[in-house]
Amino acid sequence: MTGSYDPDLNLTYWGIGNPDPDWNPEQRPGDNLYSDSVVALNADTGELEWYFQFTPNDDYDYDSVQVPVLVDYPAQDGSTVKLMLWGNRNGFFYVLDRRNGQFVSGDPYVFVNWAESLDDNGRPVETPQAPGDPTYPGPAGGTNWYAPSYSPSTQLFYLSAWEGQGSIFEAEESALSPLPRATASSSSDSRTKEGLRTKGPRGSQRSCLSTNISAKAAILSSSTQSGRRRGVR
Ligand SMILES: [Ca+2]
Ligand SMILES: [Ca+2]
Repeated sequence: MTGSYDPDLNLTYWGIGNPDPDWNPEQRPGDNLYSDSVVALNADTGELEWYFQFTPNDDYDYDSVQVPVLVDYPAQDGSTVKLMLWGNRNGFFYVLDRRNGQFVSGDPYVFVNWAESLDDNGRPVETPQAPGDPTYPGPAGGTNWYAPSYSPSTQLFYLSAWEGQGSIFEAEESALSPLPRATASSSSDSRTKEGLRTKGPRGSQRSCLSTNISAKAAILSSSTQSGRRRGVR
């Protein structure tokens, strides 16, 4: 996906995709940096200047491959604030300080129940749904790679968005029975003469299924409140 560039800060900004395997987070403990993050790289050296992770240890395939929107926002004291606006696939709309990656604000722009809120550092307070119950947004997310935009004249942020759900399932532990041995007369390939023994998957596996997606357009705005910014109105 296209990144963004601030020539004054000499930083390039890039969104990063999901960790793998997508829906088996037990196989990859920890935050899985820098998946589902935005990274700021020095434009001359490529060195990492800062990062902000939207979805640590992502359970839901919430790639962060949206285009970073850079806004020089007029503050009430007449100065200009260097912001980054981000409608994330995980359903939250973020405002970051693009000089250092500091979290400014974040609010849902579609119905969300995988997390109840974001804490003071922008980390999600997760509320995992029971197996089989609907999780919002589903694996398609609240948006994806479709180009967002910002108008300085309206101070509105524009993005393609939709509401949908998915469900997590816990697979039961199981093992497949070995296949019957192949006979020499049934195959000329010596590699198959000993037959094929297969052990099935063991342990917990999870998968996600999406249903009931309806498209809608979402228009969000940012406004200043006492020097802090609210991303959604
Ligand atoms: Ca997780
Ligand atoms: Ca993905």
